[in-house]
Amino acid sequence: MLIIGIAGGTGCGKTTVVNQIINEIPEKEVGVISQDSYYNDLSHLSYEERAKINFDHPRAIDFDLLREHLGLLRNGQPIDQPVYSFSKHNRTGDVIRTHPRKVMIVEGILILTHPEIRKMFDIKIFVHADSDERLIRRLKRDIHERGRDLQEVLTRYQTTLKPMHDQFIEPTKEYADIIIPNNKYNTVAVDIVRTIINDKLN
Ligand code: UZR
Ligand code: MG
Repeated sequence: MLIIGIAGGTGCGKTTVVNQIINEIPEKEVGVISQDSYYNDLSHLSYEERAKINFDHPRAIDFDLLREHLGLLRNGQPIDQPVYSFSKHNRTGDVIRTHPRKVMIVEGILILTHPEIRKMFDIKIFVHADSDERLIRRLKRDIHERGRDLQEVLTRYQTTLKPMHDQFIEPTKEYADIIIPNNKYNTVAVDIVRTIINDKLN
């Protein structure tokens, strides 16, 4: 099994890069796990309390569960990934059964911050986009897909997203084996990753 970790700040285009990497791999060979599924269970808190949580800090993530799950997959066993709701800021209670695949991709802003999780990745990738690009994408997504307003997103960006990015996310670039620049010239970097995967599959 090849486990690939893909990190990068909010709005850097992780999802796009993941899709570019996997789009020609047969579905039965590859699985994707999102850090979003591993936010801590916050069922003991009210909605108002949950909304105040700093979701861009490493302690918001249940890394113990993620580590356990990656270990199970490595051993060839399936896992039950929790399903997360951004509107409720909590796990929904549902799970998705995820089976081990030859290539497992784990993506999320904070996944390279945890030393033991880092060790579980065969390849560590950091997707880079300039912070103005990331803010623009984040604004569009939060307004169109998550029902937030302009003022709310900008305030959160300045008070939380940016400081957490600078403190926790950007420094993990140092651990990356490959840095993918997320602009239209990233095809070479994506091709390199695809070549490594194809080697493993053949
Ligand atoms: P990406 N996030 C939420 O908006 N609500 C939640 O309940 C949990 C997480 C956001 C989180 C982070 N920050 O910036 C983003 N906030 O999801 C990471 N607020 O996701 O990498 O797709 O941008
Ligand atoms: Mg995402």
